[in-house]
Amino acid sequence: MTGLPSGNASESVSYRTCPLCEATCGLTVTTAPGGISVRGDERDPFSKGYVCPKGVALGQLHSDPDRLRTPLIRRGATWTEAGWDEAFAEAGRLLGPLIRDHGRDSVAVYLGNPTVHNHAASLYTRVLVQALGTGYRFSASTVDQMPKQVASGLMYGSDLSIAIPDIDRTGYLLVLGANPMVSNGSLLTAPDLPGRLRALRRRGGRLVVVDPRRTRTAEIADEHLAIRPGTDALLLAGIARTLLAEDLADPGGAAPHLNGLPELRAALEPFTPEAVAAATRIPADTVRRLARELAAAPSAAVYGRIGTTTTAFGTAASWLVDVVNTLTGNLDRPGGVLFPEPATGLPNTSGEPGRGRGVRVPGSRRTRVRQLASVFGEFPVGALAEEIDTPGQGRLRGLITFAGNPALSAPNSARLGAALGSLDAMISVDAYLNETTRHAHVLLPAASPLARSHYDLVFPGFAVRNTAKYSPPSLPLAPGELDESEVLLRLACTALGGGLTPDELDDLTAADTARRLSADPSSPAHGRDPVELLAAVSGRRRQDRLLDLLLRGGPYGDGFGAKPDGLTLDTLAAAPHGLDLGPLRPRLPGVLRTPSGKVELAPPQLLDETRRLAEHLTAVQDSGLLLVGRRQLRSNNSWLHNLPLLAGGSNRCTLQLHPEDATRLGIGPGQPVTVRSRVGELAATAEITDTLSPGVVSLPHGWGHTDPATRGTLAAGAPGVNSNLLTDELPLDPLSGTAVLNGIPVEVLPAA
Ligand SMILES: Nc1nc2c(c(=O)[nH]1)N[C@H]1C(S)=C(S)[C@@H](COP(=O)(O)OP(=O)(O)OC[C@H]3O[C@@H](n4cnc5c(=O)[nH]c(N)nc54)[C@H](O)[C@@H]3O)O[C@H]1N2
Ligand SMILES: Nc1nc2c(c(=O)[nH]1)N[C@H]1C(S)=C(S)[C@@H](COP(=O)(O)OP(=O)(O)OC[C@H]3O[C@@H](n4cnc5c(=O)[nH]c(N)nc54)[C@H](O)[C@@H]3O)O[C@H]1N2
Ligand code: SF4
Ligand SMILES: [Mo]
Repeated sequence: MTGLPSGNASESVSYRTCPLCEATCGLTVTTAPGGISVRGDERDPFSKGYVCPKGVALGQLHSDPDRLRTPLIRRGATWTEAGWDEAFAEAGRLLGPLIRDHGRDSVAVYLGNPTVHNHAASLYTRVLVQALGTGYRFSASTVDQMPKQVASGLMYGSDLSIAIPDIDRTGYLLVLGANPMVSNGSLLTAPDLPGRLRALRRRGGRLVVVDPRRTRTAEIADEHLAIRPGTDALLLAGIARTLLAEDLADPGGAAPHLNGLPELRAALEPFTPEAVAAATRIPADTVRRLARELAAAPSAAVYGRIGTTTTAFGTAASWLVDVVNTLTGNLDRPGGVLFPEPATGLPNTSGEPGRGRGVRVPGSRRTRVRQLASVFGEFPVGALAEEIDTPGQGRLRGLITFAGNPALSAPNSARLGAALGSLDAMISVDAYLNETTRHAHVLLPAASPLARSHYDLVFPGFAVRNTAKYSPPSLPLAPGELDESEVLLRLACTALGGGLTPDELDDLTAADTARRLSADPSSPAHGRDPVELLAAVSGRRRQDRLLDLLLRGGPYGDGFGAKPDGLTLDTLAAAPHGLDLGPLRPRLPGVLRTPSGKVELAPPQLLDETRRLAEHLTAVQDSGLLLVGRRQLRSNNSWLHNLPLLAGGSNRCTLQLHPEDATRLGIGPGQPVTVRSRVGELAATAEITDTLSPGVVSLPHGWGHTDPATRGTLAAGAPGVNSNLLTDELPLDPLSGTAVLNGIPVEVLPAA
């Protein structure tokens, strides 16, 4: 069984990984004359049959008539279908003069969320970005997890060394600003999080949720604490300080590997439980009790997500999550938080174990307009609009977007949408003609996710077990469709301005990968002739050739014959449901890549943040309403809204507010309201619910499909409103450049 479609003549069955969210569920795809059906794969060792409504809807995504099938070229308001050659020629015609006359930095690139959900996209967007040679790189990371990367980079020496809650073994889980019952987890890859959370409680573990909303996760928890938006860093500082003040801190096995404990203790001094109580609305006794419970639990894990990262203190909060995990002895221990070891490796599985160059924060480059620092090679997406619409030398004139919809997902998206409309050249690769890609001059279609091979290069690095799974395409490409590896290579060749064919560029990429493995002392391919490594994978093409190199030279790899029992792509292809590589194991100190070879508990950049945080203690005031987001089970950021299986139901794009606020403002249920912020206003429908704390209102993001220039029939029928018309592009978490998307000051009025 190779995982290739099988079955009788009229029906074929194949197995693959869902590419939609971070849970990486195994799917069984059945293709029959009547259509495609998708269900959970009971034999997937990681997901064991679990699937959510979005995964089931993949068949409808495949056959959605509004999904793009052909390259499109826009002149004015008119789109014309084009052949691929013509489309790439047009892209070259538009980009060439910009690069020639204004330099490579005049063309930016934006990579959206699905980029990290497939190996072709992850591998070849890197090739494109390099070929483009621009310093203006943007991605969804700066409206998402970048603070966790910065904090982890400073503490452990690599931004992808994320300590993951060992959810299946922990005795106590403290969740801040995440709703895994709905989101299915993030920086916490674990299919069936609802089941795993229930199992935690069944085995006597305790679940505590900190969230200004009583979410579905809060509803199944032992305790829900309604925090004031934007103050998690203060709460965590209060917990950490209590651990130190009450002599409860005991880092356990991590103790010999820590640097900076005295500096940490001094920096946390201002954050007494009493001091943080006023700002967070979490009583001082509760802060103390949380610290004591975490310290006393047989094992415990603190976990923070979107509600902690997309705030003004995102990096500080992300750091303090790991500080508390460390002080309670839970860093790098089973049941606490652990570092995954994925089959294709991470920066913390290569090089010299236990020591490295660390990370550079802030980065070395600055944006033109606001002089914002780069972070791990990219710029804050909150700065994208101003880099386009601010006149002057060095202005952005061109943009390539890949799998992103910043016109809905980035802060102050009205400004960004207008800026996109003013570009001289915009090239997009996407599945839909949406709020962003409508501004493209050349729009290149992404093939159906069922028609490509799949391997998750990214999420096993954040997973609660080490697993590996490869799936070949379930279906052939439709006539006229191109695999994204080809699309990206051809775009890269276009950006290079000629001279290389896609095959040649791909060969260079593979040779570079082979050279890196050969030079890596941690790789089982260390010291081998790169030519020999390439010869060993010569039977494969494109992303699968690169993948085979990474697997064979990775931590479980066969070392190209050196370890005959090791992993190869052949081994994975012969296990279509995936392979379980075992539970996470402690990895200190080998996982570290800091110059000191220690966990840096008190990096200077974060000590500076504690000073800013201390000022915030008294700056927080009860004034007005604060807007927070919410994710919905049947939605995925700004897309999947065009699929019948997902439309309607729980996707209600309403402005939720507490009954007390509704009464005070004279707003009744279902009434139209106006919501206003510094940057914009929108009209919404009120939903009055005591799941919100007083003073907090909530809108989901990713909606607002009202633009007649887009193509999504069903989505346009239930458009909702775009919450990012209200979020502000100016306030950013300083160390990570991440936008503040939660805790936005707003005014809500009954609509006139
Ligand atoms: N207010 C607010 N804003 C937020 C958030 C929030 O919580 N609140 N969350 C933020 C977060 S966490 C994220 S990740 C971002 C997401 O922001 P983005 O990544 O900018 O947007 P998505 O909505 O994920 O859009 C994904 C796009 O990829 C396209 N697509 C899907 N599959 C493929 C494919 O295989 N290939 C290609 N080429 N295209 C494909 C879809 O059609 C869609 O246009 O939004 C952020 N914005
Ligand atoms: N169904 C579905 N699943 C998804 C997605 C989706 O759009 N739909 N998107 C995917 C993506 S890209 C991501 S990044 C993940 C995100 O995964 P999660 O982070 O789990 O998802 P959210 O629902 O955004 O949860 C954020 C929570 O933070 C709360 N919050 C807001 N402000 C604060 C605050 O200041 N402090 C605290 N403590 N809480 C606060 C919100 O009320 C909300 O409940 O989900 C992924 N999964
Ligand atoms: S939980 Fe995520 S990975 Fe699993 S089926 Fe749903 S969308 Fe796909
Ligand atoms: Mo995200």
